[in-house]
Amino acid sequence: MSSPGYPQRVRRALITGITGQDGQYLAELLHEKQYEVFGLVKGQNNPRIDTIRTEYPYVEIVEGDLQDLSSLVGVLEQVQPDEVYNLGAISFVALSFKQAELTANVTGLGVLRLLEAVRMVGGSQNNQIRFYQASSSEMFGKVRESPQTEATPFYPRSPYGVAKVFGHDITVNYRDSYGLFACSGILFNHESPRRGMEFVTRKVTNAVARIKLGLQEKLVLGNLDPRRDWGFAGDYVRAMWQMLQQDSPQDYVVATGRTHSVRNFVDLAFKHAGIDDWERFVEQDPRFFRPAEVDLLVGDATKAHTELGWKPEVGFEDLVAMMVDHDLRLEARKAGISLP
Ligand code: NDP
Ligand code: GDR
Repeated sequence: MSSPGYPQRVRRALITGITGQDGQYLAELLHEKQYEVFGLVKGQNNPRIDTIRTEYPYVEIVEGDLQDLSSLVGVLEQVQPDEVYNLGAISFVALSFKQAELTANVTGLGVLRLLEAVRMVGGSQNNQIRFYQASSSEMFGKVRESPQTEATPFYPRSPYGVAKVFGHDITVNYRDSYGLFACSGILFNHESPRRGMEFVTRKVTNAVARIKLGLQEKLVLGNLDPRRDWGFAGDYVRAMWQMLQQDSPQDYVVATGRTHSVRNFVDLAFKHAGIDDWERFVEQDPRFFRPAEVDLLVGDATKAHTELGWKPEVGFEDLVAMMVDHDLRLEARKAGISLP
């Protein structure tokens, strides 16, 4: 559903973070909806840019960096987008403890720079760029109420979470101060076969596949107790687009409402591959524990259900199966093994 006065002609979207998991799913969705899709990339020697060029040939690559305001202004002047999706970030929580300043700069201040560029180039009432900010359940951190809603107070537990709170708050502030059409989606964990290998779900499904195929002996993890509300990335990018089609800009929690521990995920992934006695393959190492942990996340997406009509289509068990099956095929192909 489009809001009144919003152009019906071919629209242009700019996605930062195009080389990441969500950037790819969102590019696909917007292409299906006949958008002209532009993807912001930083640097040159990044194999993920080649993946975008070959697998998403309809994406027009533009160069810029969330650390460089002048590059963002230049890109917006060149692209003249109707919608900007800010998915670019240092997004790995564990890394944010080691590179806290970089994380603050990209994940936090990067949002301010992009908002400022939007305001300078096209945030006026007549030529209003619609802006999406990738906020995160990590902002809730040490929660005192469950499930978490749009009204739950933030208590971030990592430099990443702190930077996301800044990004969230500055998005609200630019909406209030300058009338920008700016929305934040507070998205809970979402996963897929395109998830980076550093995140726990993909690390697990890839290791399960390799152990099943005899290519790896052990899976070394950190804390198995934290609980997360895990959904499918393909479902979550739909919510991002839906937020920008509303009459007025607002913030929404996007979640499944179900929570599982890391241990549950590991158990299901091994069992899906036909390995029931998985404990003998799994070790724990303090290296993968975090200085401060987020113990329990579960979201209440009632507002997104009622106002956007958004619902997740892929459940937890199907998500785990999808990722394990994908990694079995991937690793078998790489090793030249034919699967039954
Ligand atoms: P990824 O880590 O897969 O992708 C992050 C993207 O940010 C990459 O394309 C990366 O590009 C880009 N990037 C990093 N630094 C810069 C920079 N200085 N300038 C421009 N781009 C940069 O993340 P996801 O796709 O999983 O997530 C997308 C967004 O949603 C992120 O902001 C994340 O924090 C947020 N989020 C994600 C959730 C999830 O569960 N996936 C949940 C809630 C929020 P490069 O290839 O060059 O490194
Ligand atoms: P998270 O995702 O921190 O929730 O952030 P991640 O998959 O990294 O961790 C989830 C939980 O698993 C525990 N864990 C391990 N994590 C990793 N990566 N590797 C391990 O070996 C391991 N062992 C146990 C972690 O301690 C944690 O509790 C993701 C990112 O996509 C963020 O960008 C996003 O904002 C949030 O989800 C919502």
